[in-house]
Amino acid sequence: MSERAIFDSLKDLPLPEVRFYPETGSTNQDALDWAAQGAPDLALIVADHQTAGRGRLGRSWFTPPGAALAFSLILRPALPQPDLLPLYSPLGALSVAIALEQIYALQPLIKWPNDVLLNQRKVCGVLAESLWQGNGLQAVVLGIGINVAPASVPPPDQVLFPATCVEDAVGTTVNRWHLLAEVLKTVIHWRDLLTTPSFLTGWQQRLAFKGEKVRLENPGGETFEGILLGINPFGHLRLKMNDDSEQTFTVGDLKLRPLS
Ligand code: BT5
Repeated sequence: MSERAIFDSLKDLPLPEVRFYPETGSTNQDALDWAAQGAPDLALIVADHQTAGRGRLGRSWFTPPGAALAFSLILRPALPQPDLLPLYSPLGALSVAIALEQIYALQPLIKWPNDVLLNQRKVCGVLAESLWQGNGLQAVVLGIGINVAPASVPPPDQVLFPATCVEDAVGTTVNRWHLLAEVLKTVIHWRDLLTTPSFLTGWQQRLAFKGEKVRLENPGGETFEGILLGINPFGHLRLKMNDDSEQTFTVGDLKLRPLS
């Protein structure tokens, strides 16, 4: 792997600073630390290997060397609006889905709120974390992990949901840095459109399990079952419950599973 290849593939993007680490704990942690030290908007950290990659709720994210994309982009919203925070992981998921469509003509779906699926298996996870100073939102760190080569796919007994990689779907080797550049280009395009109908439409069109029966589980173990109807203008998930009523669920720590 050549570091030069990464910088070459990113040269046409408006990124003020890029840091590449052959190995690190978590690019999200690195980016939060860097943001606290004043990193500019669109500063980027990319790692080849993460030894403490993290997911939501203290879960871990597997990133072995040479096989995956793991990166964190620092965003400093011009008008920091805390109520938009729940839309940042969907921004990451939508951008990855669009990039996979554009480059490889794949048909990814978004498992609400933050996973990208290929052939019903998880290929990408997104973790957005924020940096605060008092009540002021300083930065959002958008962390994205994509399984590219088969070695990046964790063993089945280590995942909560079946996993896959981009190369298995494409059927040939994939240039990680080309994919990275396309995802970043797409994030940069959509980041200012979070409140527009086209963002919600783009997300909704790619929503996995639409019309299917699903189960949502919160961290306390409480479950809700219903038919997945879609998302509302706030990005909340809409379910039709057994008694035909409609309930909405906010983007949070819910686990979503298909029941079929
Ligand atoms: C996520 O959490 O899916 C968010 C993952 C974000 C990872 C990126 S990599 C760059 C940046 N730096 C970080 O430290 N993190 C971000 P969650 O929805 O909680 O899913 C975590 C669960 O996914 C784990 O408990 C496993 O079951 C499963 N998992 C772990 N590694 C995986 C992988 N490589 N592929 C598919 N599933 C995986």
